[in-house]
Amino acid sequence: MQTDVRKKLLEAFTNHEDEYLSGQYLADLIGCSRTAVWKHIEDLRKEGFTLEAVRRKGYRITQTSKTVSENEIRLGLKTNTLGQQIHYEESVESTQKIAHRLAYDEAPEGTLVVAEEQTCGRGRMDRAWHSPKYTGIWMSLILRPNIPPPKAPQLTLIAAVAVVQAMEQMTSLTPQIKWPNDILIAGKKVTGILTELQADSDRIISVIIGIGMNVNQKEEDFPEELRKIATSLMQEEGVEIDRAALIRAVLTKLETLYQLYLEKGFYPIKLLWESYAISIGNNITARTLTGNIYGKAAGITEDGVLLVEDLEGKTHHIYSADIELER
Ligand code: BTX
Repeated sequence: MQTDVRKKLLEAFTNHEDEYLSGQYLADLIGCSRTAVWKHIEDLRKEGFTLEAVRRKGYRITQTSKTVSENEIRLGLKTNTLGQQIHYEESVESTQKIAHRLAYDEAPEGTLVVAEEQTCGRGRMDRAWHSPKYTGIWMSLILRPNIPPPKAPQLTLIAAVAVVQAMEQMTSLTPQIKWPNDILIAGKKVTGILTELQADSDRIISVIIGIGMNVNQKEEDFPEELRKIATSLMQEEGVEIDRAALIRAVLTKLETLYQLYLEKGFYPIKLLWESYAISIGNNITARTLTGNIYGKAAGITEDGVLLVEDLEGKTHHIYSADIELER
C-alpha cells in the first residue's frame, strides 16, 4: 500500500480525465513542492504510465501499462469503499491467504488484494485454481457486513452478479451464472468465486471474497485437462481486455449491489441473480457430500439456497454442491 501523496495524485488525474493539470495545481492539492510532484510523476513514468508534460499546461496521463498494479487500478477508480486500500503483489501463493491475514490485522472494509500470479491458487474444497502470470484477475476483497454467519453465502451470489455486469460492460459477451459460484460463457468456466469467513458463533468478523477471472489466456495457456471446461474473455471476445479496467468495473458494480443489499436485503439481488442464472428451470444433478440429487432447479430461496425438485415432486434445499447441467 502506498503513500497518501501518490494516492491523491492519481485521484486528481481520475477526477480530471483527459485534462492537463499544472504542477502548481497538483503541488497545492497535495501540499508539497512542485519538485516533489515532478518526482512522483517520474516514478509513475518509470512504472509504465505514459505521461505527457506540456509547457504552460501541465501534466496528463494518456495511457497506462498492462499490469494490475495499485496505481493502474487506482487511476480511474471512482468507488467510495471498495478498493480504497489496495495490496498488490507480483506473485503470491494465494490472494485469499494474504486477505485473511490483513483482515485479521483489522484491514478496513473494501481492502483489495490482487496479484499477477498465484502459485497455489485455490478453489472450493481445496481444489486448485490455475492462475498464470499477467493473464487473469486473481483478487480477494475484504468485506465486513453486519449480517449473521448463515447469510454469508448470499455474498457469493452478489459477487457473481457484479462480475457478470462488469463483463457485460466491458465486452459484448453474455456470461451466465451456474449456482453457486461459477460464471460460464458458452458452457465453459470463465470465473470462479470463493467466499470464506472469519466469524464468531453469532457474528461475522470478515468475509473474504476471492474472485478468479480468466481474462487474456489463450487456449494453450490452460493445462490440457482444463481446455475443454475453461475459457477466457479474450478467447470468446477475440480481443485483449484491459484487466485493470475490468477490476475497476467489478469493484464499482459490487459496491452498488452491496449497498443495495445492505439497505434492501437480498430480494432485489435474488431477482437479478435469477435473470443471469443458467440452471433455473432446467434439469440438473447436484453432487452433494451426502449423495447426488437429480431434478429440476426450481430457483433459489431468500437465503440463496438452491431448490431442486426431484422426479417424485419433492423439493430439496441444496446448501453446497457441484452442479452438473443436463446437456
Ligand atoms: P471451484 O472449486 O468451484 O472450482 C475449481 C475447479 O475449477 C478445479 O477443480 C478445476 O477443475 C477448475 N479450474 C481450475 N482452475 C481454473 C481456471 N483458471 N479456469 C476455469 N476452471 C478452472 C472456484 O472453485 C473458485 C475459484 C476462486 C479463485 C480465486 S483467485 C483469487 C482467490 N485466491 C485464491 O486462492 N482463490 C481465489
